Amino acid sequence: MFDAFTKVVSQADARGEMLTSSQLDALNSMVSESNKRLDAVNRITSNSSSIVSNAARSLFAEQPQLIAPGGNAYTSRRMAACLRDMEIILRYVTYAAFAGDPSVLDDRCLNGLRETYLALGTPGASVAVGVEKMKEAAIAIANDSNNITRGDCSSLMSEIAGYFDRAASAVG
Ligand code: PEB
Repeated sequence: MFDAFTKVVSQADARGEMLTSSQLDALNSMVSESNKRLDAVNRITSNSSSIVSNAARSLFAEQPQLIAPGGNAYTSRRMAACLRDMEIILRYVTYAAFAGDPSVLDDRCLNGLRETYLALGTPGASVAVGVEKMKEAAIAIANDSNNITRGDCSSLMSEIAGYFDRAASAVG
């Protein structure tokens, strides 16, 4: 599991090279912009249950076969498993956003998930739709300029959106 710093160190060490000035500049700007990152992670984290439940509600409205008898989220046991899966994925996305690196998401959540869903008969494409819905809600909450110091968060938002896309394409 890497963060943005240990990733750079590990890559430099693999080549036996000193850190480059452009790497130092990039990490320096990450530090100087770090309040944006912590605010975004904090906002997503503290709204995680509504992000999950609204995304699930919207997924089931679009794909009602999932909750109809015989569907993949039919019975409270499967519904609970589904909500839990979405929460797990959102949790790892927030870790990646905090670390500034997707390896924790890849290694601890996405690795083998497609195969798990195939084995379970859970439709990965539907999970991917749910993840994209969480992305829209999370970005709207993190990028809301009300009640916060205003600044340009566009690159941070596209980085975070990329973690959701990574999760969606790992299962979809
Ligand atoms: C992944 N999900 C399920 C299982 C596992 C995961 C390992 C099987 C064991 C269990 O039921 O608990 N676990 C989960 C995960 C990690 C992990 C992400 C990462 C670290 O350890 N059903 C739907 C929707 C979708 C869904 C499309 C969006 O109709 C999910 C939610 N996952 C779902 C369902 C099950 C499941 C299990 C319904 C239960 C499947 C079943 O038993 O039939």
